[in-house]
Amino acid sequence: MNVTRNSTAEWQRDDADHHLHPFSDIAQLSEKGVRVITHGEGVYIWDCEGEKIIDGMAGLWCVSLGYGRKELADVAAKQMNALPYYNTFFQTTTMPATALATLLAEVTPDGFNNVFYGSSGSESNDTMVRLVWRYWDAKGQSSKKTIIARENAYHGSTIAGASMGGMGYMHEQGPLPLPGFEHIEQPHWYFNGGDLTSDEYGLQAAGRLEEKILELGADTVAAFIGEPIQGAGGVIVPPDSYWPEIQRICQKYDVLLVSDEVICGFGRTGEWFGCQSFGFEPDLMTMAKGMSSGYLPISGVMVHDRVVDVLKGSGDFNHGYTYSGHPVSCAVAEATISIMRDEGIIDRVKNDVGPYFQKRLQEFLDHPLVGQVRGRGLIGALEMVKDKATHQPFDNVGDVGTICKNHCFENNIIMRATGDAMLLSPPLVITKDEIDELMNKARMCLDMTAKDIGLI
Ligand code: PXG
Repeated sequence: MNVTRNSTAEWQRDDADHHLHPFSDIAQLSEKGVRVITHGEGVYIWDCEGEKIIDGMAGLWCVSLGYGRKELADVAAKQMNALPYYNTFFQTTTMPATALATLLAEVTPDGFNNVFYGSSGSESNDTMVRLVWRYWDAKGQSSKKTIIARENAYHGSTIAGASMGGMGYMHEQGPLPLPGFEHIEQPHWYFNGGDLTSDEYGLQAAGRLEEKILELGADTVAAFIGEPIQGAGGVIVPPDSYWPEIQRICQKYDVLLVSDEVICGFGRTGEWFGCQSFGFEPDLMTMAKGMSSGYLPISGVMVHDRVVDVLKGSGDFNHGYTYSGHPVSCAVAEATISIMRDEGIIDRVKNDVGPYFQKRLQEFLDHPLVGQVRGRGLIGALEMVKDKATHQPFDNVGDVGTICKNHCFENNIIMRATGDAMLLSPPLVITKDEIDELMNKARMCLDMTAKDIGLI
């Protein structure tokens, strides 16, 4: 088949005819027509009409080093020529798989010295569940199988990922969650905190975990999983009191603590990992996205020594993927992480561009639509509400977010809407001038939204 396409319309026609997109309404998307992205440089992408778009979302929270890093393409090409594929089963490895594992041990917190590879965040979370089950079996505590997560969490789209996730709209489309996956309240102070201070509310929200463990029986609970900051759920930054209290409860009831670092990992919050920003020490960390700056699919579960030591005595772990430790992905991830370390990217997020980004975000509090500004490092959210004094949301949550997202689309800025929160998570290499451009465009789109709903 040799199809030539002479116009955007022809690309859109073929896409509508043959391509089913994630999280999309098939009929509606065919009617609207997709935007076709052709190339990128730094924090910008271009579509096939030649429009230059500022990417406030780093792709899908992943292109940390920005587009067009030629070194990464060169590393991939070199590895493809040397060895495009070999597996890591059957007493075998490849040099990139081992080299990356060693580097990961270096950049992750103390006690994390082993990784299990996959190709996506969802796979890493599935792997984590199987590791956790295996751990308790090996300890002779096989009744500990239940995983507790939070409402409105996102942990992926596989059956286990969607079960752990707390997205009602995903659960509705299955018989989901699977048995053995339970959910507690998310630590969303702005909407749930009432008259409590942030820290008081953080303790209360963490207390939901203790209540759930007692309800289920500690002898049935295997692990608790959470994103340090919930990303897709709306960049929900928990109170400072929340994570240390979660850690205390997990230790008290002998429940493993898992940090889903798929978005927060690799510098997004200004530390290498989100758990370091929030002061807790998980037993396992799942990670993907920024691990290779999105240049190739790769994910991993980092397993703490205290878990590995138990697994070591338990025989075969009957789990793995064809692409576990894919050599080209590993080579690109190794190069990505080396660049982050050698160019001081994470320090820059912590001490330079991150604080500037947060300061500029805070300025939105004067906007008639914005009730709360949340964020840390280079991740942030503008929560749009009907009544700023009472925190009352709009009547049909999501409508105003959609209006704003559409203005963003038309005005060549990428922001993501969750409900009525507008989210930003730009490449970590963004400059202050580019942050200014992002904020100016975002304000323009919020102004247009406010006009549309008769607010200004
Ligand atoms: N954990 C977290 C915290 C995530 O954000 C996954 C796991 C799953 O990763 P994979 O690679 O399987 O997609 C994610 C993914 C959005 C959006 O619209 C967010 C994600 C994926 C797709 C869309 O914000 N996060």
